[in-house]
Amino acid sequence: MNISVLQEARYGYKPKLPTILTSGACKLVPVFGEKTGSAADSEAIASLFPNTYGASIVSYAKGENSDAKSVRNVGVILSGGQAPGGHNVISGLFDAMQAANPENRLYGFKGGPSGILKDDYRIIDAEYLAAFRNTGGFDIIGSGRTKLETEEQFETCAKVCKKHDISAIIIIGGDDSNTNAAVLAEYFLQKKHDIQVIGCPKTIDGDLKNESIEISFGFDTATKTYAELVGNIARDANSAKKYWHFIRLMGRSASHISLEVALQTQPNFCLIGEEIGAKNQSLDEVVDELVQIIAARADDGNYFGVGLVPEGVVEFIPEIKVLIQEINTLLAKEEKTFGAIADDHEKIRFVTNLLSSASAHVFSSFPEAFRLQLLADRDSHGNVQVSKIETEKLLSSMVEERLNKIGKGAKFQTLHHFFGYEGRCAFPTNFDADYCYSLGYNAFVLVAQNLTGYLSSVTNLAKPASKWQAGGIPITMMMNMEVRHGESKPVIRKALVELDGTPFKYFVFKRDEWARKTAYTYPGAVQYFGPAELADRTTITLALEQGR
Ligand code: FBP
Repeated sequence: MNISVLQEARYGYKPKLPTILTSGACKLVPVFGEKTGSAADSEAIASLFPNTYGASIVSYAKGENSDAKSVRNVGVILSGGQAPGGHNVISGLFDAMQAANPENRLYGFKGGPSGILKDDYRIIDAEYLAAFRNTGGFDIIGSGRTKLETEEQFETCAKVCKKHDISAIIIIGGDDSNTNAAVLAEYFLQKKHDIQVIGCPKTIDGDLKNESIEISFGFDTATKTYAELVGNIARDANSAKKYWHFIRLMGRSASHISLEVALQTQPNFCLIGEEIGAKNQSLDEVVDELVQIIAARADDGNYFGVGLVPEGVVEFIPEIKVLIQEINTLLAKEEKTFGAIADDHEKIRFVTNLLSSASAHVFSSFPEAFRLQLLADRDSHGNVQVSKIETEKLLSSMVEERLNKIGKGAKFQTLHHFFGYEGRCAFPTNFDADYCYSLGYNAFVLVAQNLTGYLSSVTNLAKPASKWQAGGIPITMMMNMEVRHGESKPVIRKALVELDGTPFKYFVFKRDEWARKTAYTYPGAVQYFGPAELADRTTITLALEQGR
């Protein structure tokens, strides 16, 4: 195989484990902490998850766990969008299994959850794994977005597991995939299938978090990768002094990625969807704010700048949010008829006629390309695919129109960028390499303690890895009821940017200065080697959240 110099060097990296996990699964016993509830709608969640709801948070103490030594076959699935570090979760899991009993076998189901349904797998052994340690991507077994939701699918999973004598499945995924993990765990208990399900918190979006999940893996690497690119663009903008760069950043609903990248690069503006939602700001008001910033810089003779637009912002602008909800419900209801329409104009006409008059008015005010993007296929969970919606172009064209109206548009030239896929498969930073390895290692410790419906939790992450804590939380504690595909469903509640949290407050404190001045900072490329304060540092968000 052809490998790069960095790849070869990263193979030699030894991920750090929290001290508690270095004892290994056989020498750790569970300590059951407080009982849990759910994020909201506790009655509904309790009735839907009678076997798993309300379980205790788990941490560990040193002690003999002789059961951990028994031979186990474990299945692993990578689910949803790629996030740097997935290979290390599998490495940690594999190493923990081997340390407990070298006879243990790891089955990697290929292409996401559909792999288990198709019984499509490969055995992950030391030799195969060696080529993936500390590398980005999910190509070790591939990923996919198939949703495990029907009884028929659950039974197929059980059948496949029984065929291979698999007693535990590890699902590495985001909020939707871990929702699936919780539903599957509950189903297996109900049907007495005796198969455990453990989740691992993955997503570059950073929206799968709570006190016990301080950060989802991949966020650290992805934001550092985007911050490097944004910093480079900022320097180009400051050199040429002729373009406004409108940069859309991935992150689906929550604006965590944009906020972190803003903290790292100090752009002239960064929209935060959650703030727009809380202030109930209309699209016109958002555009007005941008116009003020751009006009003020023009008054200073600065006809250039850098602005960040979270891809999920459209779902927070009230009139677009209502419009998207109406389109989601309508497309779920009219799936067949809509699917049969081939002509784009006809599609737009069909949808416009079925919208409320307010939403039809909003929809019709958008350029055609934007309207079609709003109608693009939903993902398997019924979500609009915000990565396909070019909000940065809509905003810059509206800004231009308004600048022209007030006579300040002559020197306004824009360039557009979208950074998303660039960050999802980068070589994991040292932080993600260590964190992911620990999450995977810990997932096996949870398996060895016969737990199910739990999410692997590694905390105290702003401290050096040796001081990290490990344990598990019941997935149901993160759940609430939400409307998906037009139906009320139990799902993990997305953790949005907290407007009273330190990272956002710090941003608000600085943003006016960053808006007017040219105060860019240039983070540069991810460092994999060198002093810990350079190579091991984590996100500014986490550091601020943990008071560092
Ligand atoms: P996950 O929630 O599965 O981790 O995926 C996150 C994400 O990268 C979003 O940021 C983005 O909107 C979406 O996936 C893109 O999806 P796809 O990979 O299907 O194009």
